[in-house]
Amino acid sequence: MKPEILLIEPMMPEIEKQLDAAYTVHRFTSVEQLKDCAGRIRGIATGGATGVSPAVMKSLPALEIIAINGIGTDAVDLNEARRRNIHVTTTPGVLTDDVADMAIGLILSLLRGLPAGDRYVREGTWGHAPAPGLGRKVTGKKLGIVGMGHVGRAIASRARAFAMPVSYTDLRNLELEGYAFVPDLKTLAQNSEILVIAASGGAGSRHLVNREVLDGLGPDGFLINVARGSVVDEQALVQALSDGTLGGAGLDVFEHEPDVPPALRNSPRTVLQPHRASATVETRLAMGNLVVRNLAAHFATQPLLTAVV
Ligand code: 8YV
Repeated sequence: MKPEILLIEPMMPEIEKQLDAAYTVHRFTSVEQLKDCAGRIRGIATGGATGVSPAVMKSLPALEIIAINGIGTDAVDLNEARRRNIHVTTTPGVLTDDVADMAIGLILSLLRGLPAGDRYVREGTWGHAPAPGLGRKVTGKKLGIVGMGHVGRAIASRARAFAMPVSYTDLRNLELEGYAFVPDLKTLAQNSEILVIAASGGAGSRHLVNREVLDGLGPDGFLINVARGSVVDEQALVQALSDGTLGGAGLDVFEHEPDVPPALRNSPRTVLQPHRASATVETRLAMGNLVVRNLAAHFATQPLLTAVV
């Protein structure tokens, strides 16, 4: 008998095929749908932002493992997992480059106005109306990074190619050569022209980037977020953009995905992406394979490859 698992967020067809071969896979629609199979479900595969709701976790008494197809654990109750001896795995390492690339892409898009230029050509406006205004130079801008884990460091190393002086904040000084540690986030914002968020989501970082921090960044400053929407006070961000007290924002993540405030969608000061920083064929395959291998290891009672719990 194949073990039964619940797939909460769709994965690549190649990956789902492997899951279907090894398990009886229930594709999640609602807690009610689980009524008849809940007692048999031993594993979950889910996305980083989607996680597992408390109601689903509670409804699965035989749950042994949650394999997250991502690095964020903020949408899974890790304490509850520990209490119930449920393993939790993530996909570290394999998505670092893509997320860092997206941060650089958002910086270039935002400061150089790439979406506006694209629209101007695409819509046939060129030659009929004035071109979009001048962009801002990227090379040499002072970069601040919030959260200097793997992703933060990958962004910093790319920033070197743009001759950007890099400062960062984190829970402690990581003694990183070439990058200045600034313990206070507001001071980091004041000293930066671009502030990139690469910190984990969750209760500890909720609304870390508030009005004060945005004011520190100022009217010539730009905010980039490739981490979690919850790290930014989105209302304060909307206000700062509409007041013009913040220069602009490049956002891959939002507080209440997929709902994005109209003020952010309509602002000429934003460049937006639908939470796609790890969304490349190569990376999603690597992530999916790691999910598959973690589940396989668990059901073969082998050591897990990338467990967080
Ligand atoms: C993915 C993420 O988009 O790593 C994470 O935590 O949020 C992203 O890489 C997601 O996990 C796939 O759904």
